[in-house]
Amino acid sequence: MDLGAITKYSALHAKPSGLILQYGTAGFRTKAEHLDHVMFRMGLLAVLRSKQTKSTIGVMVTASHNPEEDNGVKLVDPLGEMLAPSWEEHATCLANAEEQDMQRVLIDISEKEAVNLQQDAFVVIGRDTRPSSEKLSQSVIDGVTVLGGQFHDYGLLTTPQLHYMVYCRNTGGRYGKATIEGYYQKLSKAFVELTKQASCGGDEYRSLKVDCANGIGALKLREMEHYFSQGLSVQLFNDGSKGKLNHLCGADFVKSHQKPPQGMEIKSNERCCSFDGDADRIVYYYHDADGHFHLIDGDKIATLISSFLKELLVEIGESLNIGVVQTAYANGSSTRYLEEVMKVPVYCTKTGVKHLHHKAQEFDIGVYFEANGHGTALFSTAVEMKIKQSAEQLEDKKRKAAKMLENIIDLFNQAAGDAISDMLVIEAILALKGLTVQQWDALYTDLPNRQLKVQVADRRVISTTNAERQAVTPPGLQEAINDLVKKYKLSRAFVRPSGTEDVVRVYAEADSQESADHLAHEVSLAVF
Ligand code: NG1
Ligand code: ZN
Repeated sequence: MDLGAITKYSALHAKPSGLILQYGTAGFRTKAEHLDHVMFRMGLLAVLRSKQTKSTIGVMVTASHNPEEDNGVKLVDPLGEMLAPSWEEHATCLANAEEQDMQRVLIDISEKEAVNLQQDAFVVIGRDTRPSSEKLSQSVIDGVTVLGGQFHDYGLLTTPQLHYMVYCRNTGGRYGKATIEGYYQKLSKAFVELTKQASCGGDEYRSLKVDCANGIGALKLREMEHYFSQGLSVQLFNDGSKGKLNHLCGADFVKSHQKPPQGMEIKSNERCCSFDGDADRIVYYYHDADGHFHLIDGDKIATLISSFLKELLVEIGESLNIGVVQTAYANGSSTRYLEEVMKVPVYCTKTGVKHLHHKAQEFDIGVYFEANGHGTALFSTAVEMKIKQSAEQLEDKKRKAAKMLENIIDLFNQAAGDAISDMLVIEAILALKGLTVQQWDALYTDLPNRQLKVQVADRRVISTTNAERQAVTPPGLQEAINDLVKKYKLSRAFVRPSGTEDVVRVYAEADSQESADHLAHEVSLAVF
């Protein structure tokens, strides 16, 4: 380590003294003007992680669905996964070290993790469209270069595209080519193959309205659309030409307000979807003939996908184990439908995709989605090989199903939840099954639910267990929630401290919207 150079460059990215930030569920997130030193230091940390794992590490500059003035950064581990927990702690220590202590912390981390400093390092960087992102990603690069790391700056990318690049680079090109062109070609080829197999290719399957949250999704979908236009025509809204990022639009807005985004005209029964600001989440929706808005969230996406995969396996004659992974926010109706009607085992993990992702890896086929629309499906290597063989060896119908599954596997981004990839998967399934958006929606009826945010002095006084469904502290809180829940029918409620905002989140569901609203309100009062 050239300590002199580190000191010199660090001073150019000086930490505001006293500022404390936490590497949360999605990395660091706060107002963009507080992040310069964090970016520089994450560049340093990415080099250490790369040396330790002898792999390419990713750094993504984005604050996803948060306001345009915010920004954030997260590191991507070798298989496209979120950073390992012990390194999240290192990230927090490094980001919070005062200027004079920074070098010591850096050395401590490399000693604790037995990093061979002679090892080469390679870091890939991506950023979203926020005005602050370009400069901040330059600070990441400063950190990488001062520690002697090599890098490739992909510039503007969706978050899942960066995960894809990292995964491709560390798997010797087996997964795909680590270029934007490689990503477009891999997904489009699989999608076009699939839609060719769809017998009912009427006009209603050919067009889709997409709200891009005024973010990176618009740019990337525009670049990509001609690759798959044979199978689908997309009409983009909130493409960044006028509106502000995530403002009154995007997947988070639509899901949390349960209403359509601004800037999109919706005719009855038209299929629409929204991405979030970095295009790793997607939700669908439509207006029925009476003008009522219907949201199709991550739970219903997981249901569509897992039932389709199960049907294909039956057709092929393979008995592989499929599991669906959800969080406590999954609508109770979705869990019941999956378990009781579809007979698919459902597991619940803590909030945050890394928890879902790890659980999903335990199955031959693991489908995971957060209710907010962040998710994907994972296929074990053994399954991929088996299906490839079946697609070559089996006859007729079985062969056709195996071929379909082979393409579906290629269409998923197995490194991370990906709005573009999920959109194409959903569109392919709807076309192949001949399902309209209303028929998809009718699989089950969501229980009315309400989410609230509560500001408290210190959200860490609340701790939880049982995949965040029960409060352990403060004493008496869970008992109070239990008593409130008993007052309503088909009810459930829980509280947890957010991992990305300084709030406590309250969730409630019940047999009517009024009951869900009341229950959420009463639980939020119990939190104080
Ligand atoms: P927190 O703030 O911990 O609830 C939110 C989302 C997560 C996940 C992360 C990262 C909800 C209730 N929570 O986490 O699902 O997406 O942000 O973006 O939607
Ligand atoms: Zn996002």
